[in-house]
Amino acid sequence: MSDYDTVSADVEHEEEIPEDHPRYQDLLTRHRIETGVEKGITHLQGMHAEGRGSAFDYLLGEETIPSADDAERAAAAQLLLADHPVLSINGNVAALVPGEMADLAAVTGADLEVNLFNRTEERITAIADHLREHGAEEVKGLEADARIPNLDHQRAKVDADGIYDADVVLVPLEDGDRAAALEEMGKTEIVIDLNPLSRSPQVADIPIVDNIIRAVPNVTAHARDLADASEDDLRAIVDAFDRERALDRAEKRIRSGVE
Ligand code: PTJ
Repeated sequence: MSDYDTVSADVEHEEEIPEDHPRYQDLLTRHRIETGVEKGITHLQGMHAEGRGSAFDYLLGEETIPSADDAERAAAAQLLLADHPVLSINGNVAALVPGEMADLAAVTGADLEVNLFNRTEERITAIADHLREHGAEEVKGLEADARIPNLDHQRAKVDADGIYDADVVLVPLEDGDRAAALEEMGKTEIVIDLNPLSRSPQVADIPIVDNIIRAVPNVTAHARDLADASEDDLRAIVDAFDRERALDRAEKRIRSGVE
């Protein structure tokens, strides 16, 4: 039996997962999702969602492919150009990258808003508290005093001074119809999803096909790098980004192993 076989599913703290384990990132991800479920942050369905994502990540080689890095730079430029950017948070996002989302919000001047498919007041409050514990200053989504038109489920509930008012929205980890409804409202959308065929990246202005654990810190790094760029330079980065090419490259990598 190798040392790696002894890494059991019931580690209490993520520090117990050896960083040199060949599947370190996947084990870390599973651990964070399980902890999220235990804390009432992540819905049980979030485990299925993670399983879907991890299968695609395996086929992508569990790395940020070059076209995803391009998308992450374009996303950073788009967030810096925005008048009112909002980062949408669900139960999986909160469990996986709470501090990283707070950092991205701080660097780009974005709002954080909790938006849930399986919405309960208990989960909204638990997620908002969790984000604050990880450095978030203000968390929206608790008011839910506006509705996304033409959307017949809980994800339609948004804050009037949050997602409803935003010009740019980051929509991570949801294979759903909200992205299309937000597009109908005229919003610019950045989507993070490991499945390029999922509904949300298919309609996104900037689809990022990458694991959120790698994607968010990389968008933040690009935003720091672009902090002093002119509006023209930021606009040029966004305009040069080709969404169809990014989706094609990711699908090709998944199907054939080469980009
Ligand atoms: O917290 P709630 O109530 O809002 O519910 C959130 C979940 C995630 C349960 C809900 O949105 C859901 O069921 O999502 P889906 O329809 O399974 O879609 C999740 C998408 O995220 C899939 O397309 C996965 O490929 C993708 N995904 C999962 N994990 C990751 C990911 N993409 C990037 N990074 C990941 N770690």
